[in-house]
Amino acid sequence: MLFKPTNNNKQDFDQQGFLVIDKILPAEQLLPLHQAFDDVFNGVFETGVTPDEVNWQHGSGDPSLTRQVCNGWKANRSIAQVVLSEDLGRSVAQLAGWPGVRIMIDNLLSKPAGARSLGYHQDSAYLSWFTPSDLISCWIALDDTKQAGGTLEFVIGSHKWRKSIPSGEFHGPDNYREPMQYAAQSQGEEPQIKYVEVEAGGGSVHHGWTWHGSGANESARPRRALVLHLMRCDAEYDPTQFAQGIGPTYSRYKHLADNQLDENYFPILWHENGSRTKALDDYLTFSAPKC
Ligand SMILES: O=C(O)CCC(=O)C(=O)O
Repeated sequence: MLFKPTNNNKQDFDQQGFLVIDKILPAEQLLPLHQAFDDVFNGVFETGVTPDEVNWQHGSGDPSLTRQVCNGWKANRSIAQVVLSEDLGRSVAQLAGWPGVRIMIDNLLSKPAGARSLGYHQDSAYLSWFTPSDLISCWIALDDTKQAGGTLEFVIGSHKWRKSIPSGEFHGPDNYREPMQYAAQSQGEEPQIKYVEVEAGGGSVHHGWTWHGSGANESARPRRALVLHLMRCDAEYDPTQFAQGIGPTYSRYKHLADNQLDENYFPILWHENGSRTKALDDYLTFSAPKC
């Protein structure tokens, strides 16, 4: 993993609510990830496990929408190599000043040429189901990205705006900036937008309260991205909020007897005391016995 945060990066992240990074992944990891995206959106799950949310598949998905699958790491080991990476976990923890990180969820997003926008939102507005509900997201471009290609965009400093309640559509809204524009207007803010324009393998890291979204892909090329949404290692379910806040898929993973986040579903990628979830490295190097 190529990203190691500096003190200047930390200052920029605190001030802007995000950081644009030229290189997160080495070039040789891109081709296996492109293949993994093709497989997963075609319903080919290498490990035999279905991802937690399969929102788009070839043959049945609306071709005008951005394709989305969540927790592809359970289905495909090329995706898992990135999502469960100890190095990337350490870098994000160091940027955030956290003692360690867990993966909350990954997102495979594929926006082909001509596909519609993704609505602006603040990730943390959806996350009252765990506590502390801090979140940091790492967005990795798998294609060169430009404004016209519907790359990710942020509003500079908007993590310091008021916390809004969720509103608007995520997939293909008519005015993808509307919820953010409404929040800006009601708080007397003048939004300043930064586009994440990087080569494939670059990307960004953003704070859970930073307003972000992306426009339609008006270029002739696909815009694929792998996103890691990361929580603190010491986060737990909030028993008063979890069932309403998280929905039917992830609330299933709560233990009856306690509020712990189970490491089988929310693994610890890096911890300053060395307590990375033990079975992760075996999972990453597993190869099926040959018949
Ligand atoms: O890729 C996009 O346009 C949106 C990604 C997003 O919402 C996120 O990374 O939190």
